Amino acid sequence: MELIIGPRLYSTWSLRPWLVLKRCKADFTVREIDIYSPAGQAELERISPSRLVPLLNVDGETVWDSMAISVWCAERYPEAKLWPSDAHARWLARSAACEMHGGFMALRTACSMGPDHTMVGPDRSPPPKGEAVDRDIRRIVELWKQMRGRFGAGGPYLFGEWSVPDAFFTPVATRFRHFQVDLAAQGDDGTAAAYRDALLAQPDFLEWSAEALR
Ligand SMILES: N[C@@H](CCC(=O)N[C@@H](CS)C(=O)NCC(=O)O)C(=O)O
Repeated sequence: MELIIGPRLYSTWSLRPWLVLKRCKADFTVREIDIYSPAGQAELERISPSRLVPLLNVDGETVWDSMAISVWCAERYPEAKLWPSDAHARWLARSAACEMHGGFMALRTACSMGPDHTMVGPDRSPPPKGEAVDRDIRRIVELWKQMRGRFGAGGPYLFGEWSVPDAFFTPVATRFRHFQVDLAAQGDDGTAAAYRDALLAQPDFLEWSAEALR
């Protein structure tokens, strides 16, 4: 099984299924494509149905899109408990992960990762400005507080134990760190900051970070 990803320093969509596969203790290899180079673009054109990464090559098929790969993993590795076992928590965990997968465009645009903005590097950039991006941050803070408050008793992650939404929000945590986002200014009482820090300290993410900086 092979996961094809973009550059580890910047490719937020690639990080998500990598974290999920690690959680599953899956046996997989990684191929990193430099999507910013002409050769990488040509390779994308050749191998990716969507011309995007991540891709998972498995059982003679290519599964594309971070969410589709995560759903595939949940089917293939039920023992990894990638979604919460409580039904109510599970419904909302899927809503939260899908809201991230399809939304927060203002935040993603204002805090886009790329050569000057890495998920892991020590450099920091000034906070983003604007009503739309503030609205996105407020919504994320509200969502994180609600889910942590209702379902977070069993651990430091959004639904207590680590689950798919945590994979989807880890790159958001890296953006909050890199762009020095003041969560308290958007309604945080410390809950969202603590969750951000838990994601940034998660062992698999630290492994990804070390590999990215190598
Ligand atoms: N909805 C897709 C988004 C994937 C995506 O946007 N990937 C970016 C890299 S992070 C990409 O492949 N970009 C190719 C390009 O810019 O040419 C997913 O969830 O996998």
